[in-house]
Amino acid sequence: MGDKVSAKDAMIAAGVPTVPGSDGPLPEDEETALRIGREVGYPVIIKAAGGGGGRGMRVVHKEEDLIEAARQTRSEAGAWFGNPMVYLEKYLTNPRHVEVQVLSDGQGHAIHLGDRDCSLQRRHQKVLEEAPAPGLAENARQEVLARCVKACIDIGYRGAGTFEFLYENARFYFIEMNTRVQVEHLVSEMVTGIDIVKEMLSIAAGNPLSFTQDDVKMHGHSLECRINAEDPRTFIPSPGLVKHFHAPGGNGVRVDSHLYSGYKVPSNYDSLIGKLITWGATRDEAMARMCNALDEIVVDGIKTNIPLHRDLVRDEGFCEGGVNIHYLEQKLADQH
Ligand code: MV4
Repeated sequence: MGDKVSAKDAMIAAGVPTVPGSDGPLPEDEETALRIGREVGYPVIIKAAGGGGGRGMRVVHKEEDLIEAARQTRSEAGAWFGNPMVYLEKYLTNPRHVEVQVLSDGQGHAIHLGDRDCSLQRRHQKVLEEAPAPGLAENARQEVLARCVKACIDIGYRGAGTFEFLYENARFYFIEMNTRVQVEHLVSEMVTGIDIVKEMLSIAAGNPLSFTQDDVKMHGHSLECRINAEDPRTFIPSPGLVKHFHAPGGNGVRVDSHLYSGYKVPSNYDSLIGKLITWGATRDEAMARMCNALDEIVVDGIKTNIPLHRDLVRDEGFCEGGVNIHYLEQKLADQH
């Protein structure tokens, strides 16, 4: 079975809410596929079971287009991922991207480290993340966190992991699981005080989790700006010599970066050159600290997306909290 189809299957079995859909591979039989599409209701999205990075997906708005879209997505999936299996889901038009961080030792103990909002993205690359996700329905939030922990136990998960959800109209819909530490794990570290990488290594060494859910106390709010070596308007990579680097500091400011004055950003790698993280007792305080830190940081000699971040932390919609996955791309389109 395809990776994502079997993951979703396991989540349904564990009681984690998922997006309504084919619940398994979309059958090749046209009559059956059309019936599933009709039951789910349009718009639907067809996804490659082995896909990733936003590739191998197709939104279908009307029944007439379903069969051809399924055929095309199958063909791409076979060529790109070596697996032609596709599945179908209801297409959510304006969701947020909310994820849940977990630690599970594979010895019957699992905990969550709360949620993160990663909705600010461009072309499936996250730009700015925060923890906790602002303005979630508290009962739905508590319910989904508990379901994720239960799922870790049910599947015998071992390590650090992330459950990815779409969140729309106060409901969570599981889409994928990331079985690794992610770039944005720092915001969860900042609000829990737990070193996720240390715990992951401890679990990998065969140790049981050394603390329980009750030991995890959520405190305050954290933001992360991903600093990329790229043009802030065209997003074209900008490798080269960093003539001068100055890292901001102070209370509640963390910089994770390998940069130094005289460092040469190579052209062969990802453009991520640093993470600027702030913590505050409230979201407003974390935002104010991020504004100051972004005004203070200096990366001279190459282009970076720091100007974009300076704009974002002053953006009315973002400051309000709870923007959806299309917000940044719409904002950027409006500026042209
Ligand atoms: C969706 C969706 C709407 N409805 N699934 C994009 C990447 C892949 N990981 C899942 N993705 C989506 N799946 C349903 N049923 C919208 C997206 C999506 C998206 C999701 C998370 C973050 C950014 C996104 C940008 C465009 C589309």
